[in-house]
Amino acid sequence: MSKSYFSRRPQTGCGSNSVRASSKHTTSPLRALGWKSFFQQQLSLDELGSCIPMRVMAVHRSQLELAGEEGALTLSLTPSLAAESLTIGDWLLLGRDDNRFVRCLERNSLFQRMAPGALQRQLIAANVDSVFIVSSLNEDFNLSRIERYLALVRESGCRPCLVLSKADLCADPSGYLEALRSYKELPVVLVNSLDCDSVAPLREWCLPGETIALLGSSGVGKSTLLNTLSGADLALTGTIREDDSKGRHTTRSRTLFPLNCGALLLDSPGMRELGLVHVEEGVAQAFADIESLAQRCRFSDCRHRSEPGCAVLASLAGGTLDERRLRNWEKLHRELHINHQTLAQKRAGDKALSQLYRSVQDQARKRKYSGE
Ligand SMILES: Nc1nc2c(ncn2[C@@H]2O[C@H](COP(=O)(O)OP(=O)(O)OP(=O)(O)O)[C@@H](O)[C@H]2O)c(=O)[nH]1
Ligand SMILES: [Mg+2]
Ligand SMILES: [Zn+2]
Repeated sequence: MSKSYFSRRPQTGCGSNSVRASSKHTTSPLRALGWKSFFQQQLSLDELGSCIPMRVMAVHRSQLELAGEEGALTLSLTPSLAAESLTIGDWLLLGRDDNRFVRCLERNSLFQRMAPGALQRQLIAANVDSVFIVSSLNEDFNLSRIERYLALVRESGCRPCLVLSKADLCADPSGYLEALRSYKELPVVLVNSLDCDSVAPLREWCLPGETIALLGSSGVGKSTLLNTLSGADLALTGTIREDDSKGRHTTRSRTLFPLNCGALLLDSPGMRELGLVHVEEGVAQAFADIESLAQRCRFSDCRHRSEPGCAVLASLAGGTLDERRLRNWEKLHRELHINHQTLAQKRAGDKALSQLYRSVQDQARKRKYSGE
């Protein structure tokens, strides 16, 4: 095991807040990695003696980078330790003497999506406390995409903060802020991610032991924000295309970076697609206004199309409900339904296939023993 995960990435600290926070911050190495009593309580007496907890700090194609009290470690992925079942932020128990994988601890939050182009879900991150949903104040700004991220974050029980980046390049952000006026429960922070003082309000979230995920499209400045908050060049940053403000997918893998202030920041590649799955409650929370209107419709199975006594349509006609928002709510519900069915069919197909394999193997075995 190498000496320390932290020693690999020197940071100078950035701004007075960070310096103050780091001098106060004298927490144990495990707590600094996000260890909480929720995880401690899951260890049996036996495991307390025979196992060590380590956190997944990065996931690569064939191995995991882990960090724990004693330092860092890379673990090769095997069928029993597959990348589909583990994700960044997970806490693993390893054998104290042989570093053998014992089990993954129960997660206190999990992000997942439909894997693009595949009939399966893909884990994005686990054990995250807060999320900075980053959107830049240019062509990237898209309310429907922000609502999609919000549904994901609300489902997990994490705290969202909408970070509107590139404020320095936007002459008048009032139109964007006006569009967000109805999102009353959502903290919104405008930043120039290149500037230490400008990102200072975000330090409120960056508390010791807290894990904060940076989510948003490519080129919005997630890695830039990470670098400025840490005061070091921890992650590569890239340019964006002039014509449509889109990024070039500079960040290639998800990595958890411990900062001097004690928080851990999860940088991830911009996602081209965020297909939602298992976030019914998250959608209900992200669209609480529409869901509560729908409960006031005359018919309990109202589809909000042309039914009499429809409270949703009345609100639309009265101008208090935005049509785009309503269409996005419907779209996300449809998507959840389709993805749910797709996964159920895939599960049924997999089960039938494994039954077929078993029966073919049984027949082969019988033939072998009967000497056919
Ligand atoms: N002026 C200005 N430029 C910014 C800001 N944030 C990011 N940039 C620039 O935007 C470009 C993209 O930034 P990145 O941090 O690489 O974006 P990213 O979100 O990490 O992109 P991916 O890794 O591709 O997902 C870089 O050239 C940054 O310097 C900002 O607030 N203001
Ligand atoms: Mg990046
Ligand atoms: Zn209705």
